[in-house]
Amino acid sequence: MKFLLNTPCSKLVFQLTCVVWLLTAHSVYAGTLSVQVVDKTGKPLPDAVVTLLPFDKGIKPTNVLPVKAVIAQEKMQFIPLVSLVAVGAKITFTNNDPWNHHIRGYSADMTQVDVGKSSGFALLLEGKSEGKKAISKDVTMDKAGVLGATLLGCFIHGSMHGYIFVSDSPWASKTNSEGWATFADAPVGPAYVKVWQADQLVEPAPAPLDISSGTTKHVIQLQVTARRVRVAPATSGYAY
Ligand SMILES: [Cu+2]
Repeated sequence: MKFLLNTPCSKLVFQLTCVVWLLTAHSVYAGTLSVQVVDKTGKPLPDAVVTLLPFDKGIKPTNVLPVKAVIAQEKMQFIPLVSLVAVGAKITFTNNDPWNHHIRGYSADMTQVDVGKSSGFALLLEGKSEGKKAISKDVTMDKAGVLGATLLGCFIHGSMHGYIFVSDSPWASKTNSEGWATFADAPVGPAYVKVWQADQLVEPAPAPLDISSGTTKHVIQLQVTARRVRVAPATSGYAY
């Protein structure tokens, strides 16, 4: 064997084999991973962010995270409730309500907004006048959250809450209405997954799993209770 590998011809064949393996590894050694996040009673949790920690860190997913997102203020709510974006993403806040919103954003490790710091921001958005275009302002999320998401609120309306999850890993996916987060081309083999969810006080330790070349399904149960979907009550901009 040693003799064979030492011949120029066999070396070339070996090198070519390696190149072919590297070129095909992504498709051959990738599977679909679906992770469902449920609450303590087993109900699906939408708007959780699942991050995959693959053993092979060299493989990147074909789907990239958004570098632009729009968060609307509508009927006293942030829509969507949770935005998952890449580091450096531009977020456009658009106020569709006829009253003002004074939006604040700060990372979970900050106790209050300090606009002088890059991790916090405040934006005053005037209400939409009838027949006119809604007012929009942009913020660039230039770094990943230390403790998960950037929290959104409003100085005027204490009931408003939203979240921006800035992920420094491309392997992040938000759960849908049934609680599922899917990774279409996850590298086969051992991996860990971790979950961020807004109501969770402490992030649980990453869970180990084994990704197969077909479809791998995994359920993660959190010790939180799924919230009922809030029905937008607002017909006025008075604080409550
Ligand atoms: Cu507001």
